[in-house]
Amino acid sequence: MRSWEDLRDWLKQADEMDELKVLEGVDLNLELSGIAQINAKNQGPALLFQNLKEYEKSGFRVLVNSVGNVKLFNLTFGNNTELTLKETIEDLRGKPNTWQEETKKYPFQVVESGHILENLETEDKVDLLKFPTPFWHEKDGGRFIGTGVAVITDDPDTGTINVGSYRAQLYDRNTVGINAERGKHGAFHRDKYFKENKPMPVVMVFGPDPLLYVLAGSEIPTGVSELEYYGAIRKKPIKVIKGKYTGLPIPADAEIAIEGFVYPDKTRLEGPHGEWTGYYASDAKQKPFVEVKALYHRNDAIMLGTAMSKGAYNDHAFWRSVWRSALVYDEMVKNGLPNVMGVYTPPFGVGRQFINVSIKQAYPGHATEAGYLASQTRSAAYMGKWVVVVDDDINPYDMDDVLWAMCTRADPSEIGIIKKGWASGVDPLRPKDVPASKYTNSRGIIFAVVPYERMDSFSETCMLRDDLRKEVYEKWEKELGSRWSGY
Ligand SMILES: Cc1cc2nc3c(=O)[nH]c(=O)nc-3n(C[C@H](O)[C@H](O)[C@H](O)COP(=O)(O)O)c2cc1C
Ligand SMILES: [Mn+2]
Repeated sequence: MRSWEDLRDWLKQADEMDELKVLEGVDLNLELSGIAQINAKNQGPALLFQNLKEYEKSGFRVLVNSVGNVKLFNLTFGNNTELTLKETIEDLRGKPNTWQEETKKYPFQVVESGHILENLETEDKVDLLKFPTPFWHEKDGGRFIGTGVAVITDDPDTGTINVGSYRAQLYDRNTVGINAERGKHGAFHRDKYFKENKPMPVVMVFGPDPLLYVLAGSEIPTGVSELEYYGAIRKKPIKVIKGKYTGLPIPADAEIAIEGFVYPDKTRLEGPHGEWTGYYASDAKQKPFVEVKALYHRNDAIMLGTAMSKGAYNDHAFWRSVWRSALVYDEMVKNGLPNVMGVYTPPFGVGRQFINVSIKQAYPGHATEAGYLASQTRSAAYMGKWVVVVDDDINPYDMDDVLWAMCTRADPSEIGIIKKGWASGVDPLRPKDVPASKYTNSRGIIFAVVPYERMDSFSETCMLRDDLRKEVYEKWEKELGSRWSGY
């Protein structure tokens, strides 16, 4: 069990766990992003880039792959860092409910000092161009300073403080983009301000700690403040300073933050930026942007970055996969579905587009119920695609096992189809003449289970029993184990 104070302390502990690598002299133009993508696919260590090419003297640094494997995930959430993937998902089950219930116990705490105040630039002095900001993909419309970003806004009606991760393009020394899509809390806030013809105050944290970044990027329910949720996970309130211009909370020990305003009558061309589906499916568009009034940063500040890419190459695919597996698992159990043995949303589907559900079938129709339910849980409804239901002898965390079940137990003519599901404009299958605001997509539910009515008579498997395989493995591990990854 480890606990940490701020990003610097988190880095120290990641280093002690041998889960941090420092790289020097890397080019911000595609090279940094390329390293991040390959490292994500390999569930490698966190990578801290310093002395970036052409920014050697600045002292500023960039951190990527911060939550890219199971050890880093557990460090970030303050869990036991020795847990396996399966244990981690099982250990998480039930906790999100408790955290949500406990949010009110942890209102943020306003303080007068904090590392974020080590450097402050206001108005004409604001200079965002001094930071090493990566160029992430060949066809991006510019450099993006906000990728592992936490965007803080308030609901003008209720005062609820929201934290969301919405990408931010760097335009010049004091303007950045803000890309909160339809349905996101930051977009609701913006619409409310704009309806009154008022500018929206905003804080953007370009160097949050990994936990704040994960929560910013997660669909925490409407009306629940991610700042309080953060407090509930850490069992202590988050310390913030009050922004000079906006009055919004700014995490006191963050690395880099700005505050400013988004105006109803001003837009700039935003994007494109490589998307998490692995495509550029939404074009550059005119969008509102932030005029920065103040820039706060620590000495030798660290920007938190994530490289969008395809599937498991996405920097955020791993943590999203673990987190959503636990959320869907919880929702299914809470709904009363019996005998759920495991849920896993693998990184290749970025924790959204592929869901494995393992059940111990107990009645006819059980598998049908499980598959349709998983697909339409609140946590998985957005941009889902495939659900595979497997029996309890199949390991849902092992795709070889799941695909074998599909090959031998699923009847393709029995795939369940759900039409008009909740989709996004970034779906590469969206026809260009259908606007994102009207687009929906479908779901396929694959029943890779022994048909219930044939459970008594279905052919037996010839696979060597688990206990025998284990015995053989252990006997021969010395000889062959270095070439084996399991049994
Ligand atoms: C690295 C990363 C980048 C993201 N970029 C965007 C984005 O540009 N626009 C967007 O609307 N959502 C984006 N998301 C998804 C949102 O952060 C996510 O839906 C989150 O729930 C939004 O917060 P909210 O629910 O408080 O609105 C991103 C998520 C991650 C992890
Ligand atoms: Mn929210």
